[in-house]
Amino acid sequence: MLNRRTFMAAAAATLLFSSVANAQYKDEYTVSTVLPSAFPWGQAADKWVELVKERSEGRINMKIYSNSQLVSGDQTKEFSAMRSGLIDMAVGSTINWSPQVPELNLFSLPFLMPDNAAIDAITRGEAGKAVFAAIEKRGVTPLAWGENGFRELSNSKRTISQPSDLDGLKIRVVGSPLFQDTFTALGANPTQMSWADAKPALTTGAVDGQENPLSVFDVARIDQVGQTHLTLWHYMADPLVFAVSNRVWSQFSPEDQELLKQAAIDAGQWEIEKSRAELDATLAAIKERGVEVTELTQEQHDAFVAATQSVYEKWTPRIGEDLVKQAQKAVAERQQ
Ligand code: X2X
Repeated sequence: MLNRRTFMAAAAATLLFSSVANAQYKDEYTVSTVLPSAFPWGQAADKWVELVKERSEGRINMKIYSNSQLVSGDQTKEFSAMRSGLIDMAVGSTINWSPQVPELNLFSLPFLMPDNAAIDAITRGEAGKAVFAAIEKRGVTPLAWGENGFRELSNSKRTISQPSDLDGLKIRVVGSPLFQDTFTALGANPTQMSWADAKPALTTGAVDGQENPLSVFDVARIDQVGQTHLTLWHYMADPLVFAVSNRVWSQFSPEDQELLKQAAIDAGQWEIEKSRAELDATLAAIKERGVEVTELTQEQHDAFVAATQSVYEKWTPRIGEDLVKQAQKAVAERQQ
């Protein structure tokens, strides 16, 4: 009897083991991005795919679907699609996932992060860990950080150097309602719209302005659709997150999980350094094309900070008091 029971247990274990060991990997894994290879964002995804292919000697193949095509252009649905297994993997922006993961609104708090060191202090510290835990809790495994960059403000109408200059301007925003609150607090008229719809809306003048990193402004040639005024206000930056749907993640062996993660970390680090290094040349190219670039004095900057304080009052409870405090502390104590 004992023998028989032992035998049965051993047989069950073998079956279990072999089904895990032989778990069929997909021929190809889908990787969603908003921006394609011409942008640092797309290059981050390219690098990840390339490193995984190389390090797995072709066993793990990933295919990038850019322009949010797996969610018909609606980037704010990317996270839900990953959670439900419609998308296997993504390199996504904290802005686009914030409707499903409220903690990600942390990065969208206006003027929380003054510089690159502040971004790094958050993502590499305890706050970053807490944000990753929040993503994981909602069905997606985050592996590494990348960067879209500090988002600057452009418009077709006038120079913006103080909050009152935004009065009545129609500004395209995306992501969570936090952006509605920020731009409403500044006296503007914000409109939520996907990236796919943004350029046509700028072209027709349906909106007067938009906010995006310099690399996006440059590569998408936003100046060609009449966006001739650009204010460098660095009001927020959206990190990118390399991630895998939990459903898919659990099918990889521990070794391959480690491989995917390390490749994402390396690709992210590479992309963050590259995009930061390119920033000066990008700005020079934008100026050369005749865009009027405005930098804020300390006093002007402070006026924008003061005008957007209500966003903190409303959103800190939604993001989590502790997380916001943790992030503010990391920024205050950052190494320059
Ligand atoms: O839609 C945007 O503004 C973009 C491309 O920057 C994001 O996906 C957040």
